[in-house]
Amino acid sequence: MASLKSLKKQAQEEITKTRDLKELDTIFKKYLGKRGKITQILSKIKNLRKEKRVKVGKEANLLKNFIKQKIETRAKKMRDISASAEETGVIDITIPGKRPLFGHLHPLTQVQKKVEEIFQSLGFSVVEGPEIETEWYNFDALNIPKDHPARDAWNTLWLKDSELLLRTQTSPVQIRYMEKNNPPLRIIAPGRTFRHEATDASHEVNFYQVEGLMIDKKVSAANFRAIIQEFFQRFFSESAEASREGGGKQIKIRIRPSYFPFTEPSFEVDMSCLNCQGKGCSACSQTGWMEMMGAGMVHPNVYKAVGLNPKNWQGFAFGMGLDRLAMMKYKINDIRLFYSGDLRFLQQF
Ligand code: FA5
Repeated sequence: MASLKSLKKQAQEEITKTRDLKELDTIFKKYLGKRGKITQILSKIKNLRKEKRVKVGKEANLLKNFIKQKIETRAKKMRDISASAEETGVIDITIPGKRPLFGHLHPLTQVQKKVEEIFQSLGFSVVEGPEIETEWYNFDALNIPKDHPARDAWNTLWLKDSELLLRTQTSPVQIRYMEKNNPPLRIIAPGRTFRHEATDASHEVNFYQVEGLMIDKKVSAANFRAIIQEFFQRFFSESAEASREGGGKQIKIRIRPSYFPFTEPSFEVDMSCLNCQGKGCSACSQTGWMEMMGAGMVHPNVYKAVGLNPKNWQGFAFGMGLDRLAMMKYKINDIRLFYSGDLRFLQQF
């Protein structure tokens, strides 16, 4: 009975001194846990004589409830204090802080910024156009009339009950810009593009392009080649300085003849796949080459569509796959990873 009394005093003192719920929990375990002091006393009383057993049992149970209640009251007080701190704005500055989660730019945004930086340093301005377009800007003005078979190449997503569509390419921005600005001009137009097509390792339904347009009195395909080679060199070298000084390794590109209604002649530009070093992999459909862009010399009908005289001007245009650039830069073998929203993937950039 005496030890029960001293336990009561001891427990009471210890409870009053606790500063947080964790300390309270330790006290609870010390007295009332499986191997707690009171629990042990209660488990031993069966060995006592009957009268003593009843007496001690009663006292021990009273003490048990007493401690339980003290702990509960103390815990409630602690919770009330922290709740009122939240309300009153009084903050306990000694509580360790929560580490904030840092986000960062999506790899495609990082690539877009890098592309803009390089072209700006080559004298190009960055412009934008709408993602929802009219048939005129996406097709007709680009010399692709309604029944032209080349329209099939752009698997178009049309908006329900309207004449509008999701742009299949960034080329309409060329038209919009030339309507408002006279040559000489040098622009790039990065942005989102949409096509209703089956996805695979290098094709998405929603992807990004960077349009380029340079028009002046005398601009040739050789100028296009030089600018594009310089761009690739800078983009894939560790830093622009390294490549200017010849420090970056030579990026292999090849230009193939192609067909686009809005350019004549037209080309396609491939680069040696950096994912497999040209050996062939899933990203480049085992060819060792990745198709990076369509390009060509601006077609006379495009000048006419924006009210310019084709006899006075020369220029090139290109439309480059931004996702493909990112795939090559970071050695990513599947374009769909960019849109997966998987943090394990995104956190690597
Ligand atoms: C065009 O879209 C033309 N507008 C490019 C152009 C502009 C030609 C100016 C001449 C003058 P194309 O459909 O080939 O062309 O697409 C251009 C690039 O976009 C491709 O080389 C490829 O890198 C990328 N691309 C095309 N379709 C997809 C897709 N579904 N997913 C990811 N990238 C794609």
